[in-house]
Amino acid sequence: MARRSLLGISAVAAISSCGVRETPKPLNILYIMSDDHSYQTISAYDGRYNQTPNIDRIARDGVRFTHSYVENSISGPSRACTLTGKFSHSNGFYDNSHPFDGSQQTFPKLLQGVGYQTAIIGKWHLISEPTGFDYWDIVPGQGEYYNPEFINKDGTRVIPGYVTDITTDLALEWLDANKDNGKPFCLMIHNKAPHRSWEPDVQDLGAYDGQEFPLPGTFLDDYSTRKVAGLQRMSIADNMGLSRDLKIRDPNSSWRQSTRRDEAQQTAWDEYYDKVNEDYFSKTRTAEEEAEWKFRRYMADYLSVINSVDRNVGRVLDYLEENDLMDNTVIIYCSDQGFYMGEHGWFDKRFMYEESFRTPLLIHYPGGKKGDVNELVQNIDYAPTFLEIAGVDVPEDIHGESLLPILKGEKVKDWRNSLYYHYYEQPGEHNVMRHYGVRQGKYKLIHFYYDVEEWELFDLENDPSELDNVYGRPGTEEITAQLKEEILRLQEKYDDPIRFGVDSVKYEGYQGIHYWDLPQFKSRF
Ligand code: SGN
Ligand code: CA
Repeated sequence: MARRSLLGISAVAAISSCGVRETPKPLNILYIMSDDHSYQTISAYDGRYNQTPNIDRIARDGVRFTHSYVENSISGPSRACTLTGKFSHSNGFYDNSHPFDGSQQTFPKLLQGVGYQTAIIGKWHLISEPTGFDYWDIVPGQGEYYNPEFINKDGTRVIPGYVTDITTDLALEWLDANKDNGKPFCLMIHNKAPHRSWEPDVQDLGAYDGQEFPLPGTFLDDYSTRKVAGLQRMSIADNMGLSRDLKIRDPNSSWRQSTRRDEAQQTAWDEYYDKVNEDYFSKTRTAEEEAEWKFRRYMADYLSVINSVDRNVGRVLDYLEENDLMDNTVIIYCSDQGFYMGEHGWFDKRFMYEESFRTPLLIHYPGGKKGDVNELVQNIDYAPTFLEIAGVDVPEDIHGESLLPILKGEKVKDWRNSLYYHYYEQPGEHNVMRHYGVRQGKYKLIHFYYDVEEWELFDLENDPSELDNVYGRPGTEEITAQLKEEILRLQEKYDDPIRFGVDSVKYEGYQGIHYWDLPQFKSRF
């Protein structure tokens, strides 16, 4: 039987200005997701590096989730999870290389069924054509920062400008054209930014020049108790491309910078990066100094890209304010996973360690709770939340729980006290081994499998940076057994076939399809 839900209606919409009771219109849903946006670089979470005054407006007027997590820390799987409310083994989207089965149940389709108009603009990344959307306008694959291609039902076109501005322009244009047609809307704005290779808008070049970025305490991690962590290829020192990522004219690299910028954009770009190149080649550095130089450049570019994201979030919020939509629109800001800002010496994501497992989540629910929510929430919860907001019965096969009671400030009893995670994309870029695990109370237990057989156990209270794997140490037997039980309980609850052994998992393995293999990108590389 489906779980019944209460209609999430706007109190303001229930009574018209002349006092006549109107049929309440369901709340609109405005969902902004940025690709690879770490909570460390949102000032509502962490003010060490930058200020994001507009994203912070959502936190100020709503809820900041302090323990928000993903179920599989990588783009496509995270997006598939958001649409379905299900773990990868159920929605069939395990990694970035297989097309999403668009014939399956998704929350946008269910919203359409109760009269919502739905749209998605920006990075889609699920390979197959979007379904469940009245309007879609997406970038192919990862998309491009400058003068990007967008694809909609009418075909592909190049739109001049910077991708974050264009994504927001298209979203606001759609909203403006459709906001008064009597239907509630669900608009998903999916920013390509700040994904690698962190190309700032020309107006943001140099925005962080002169800022000192303190090295994270774990930057020089030697992975001494974590064999698998030592196998990865996402180290700033060793795997960050001088040319690809850091915009240095490296004579040893065959990598070519994007040729998409127009003359004016390229002139501004060269003016800035010529100085960066000059600085790079001005002295010989020790390996340690070189790693620090790369870290600082990485931070400067990544944060400059965020400036544009924040500015565009501001445009969306201003639009909602100016059009009296604030009181009947739920606003969500999130990312598709967390990201390493030099912790453990890394960029990228994938691991179940906190920086990539955890992810930002800010929600403004009109008239709802304000402040922090410390419950354990996960991206499987987004779909049931949106369904309950729209008054749709949440289908039984959805794995997540609706966050609506939390957003309304109601006391929630028996909320989950553990989280399950499962990552698959190996063999694959960055060499992060397949793993699943549980986070419960102050502990995290991870099992790496497939081409390794490793367990890791962390005491998050004593070792929040997860440097000391205590698995197998005397005294940990009892907690290890309890956590293994909990893993099994969650694998049963979510019906993950791996509980019957690795062979029972249908996952075919990463196909190694990079977006540069796609015909439209071939010319660039
Ligand atoms: C690209 C990046 C990787 C990144 C994946 C997945 N390489 O392949 O560094 O991990 O995307 O990212 S790049 O040289 O092409 O930038 S995801 O967010 O889309 O899952
Ligand atoms: Ca991502």
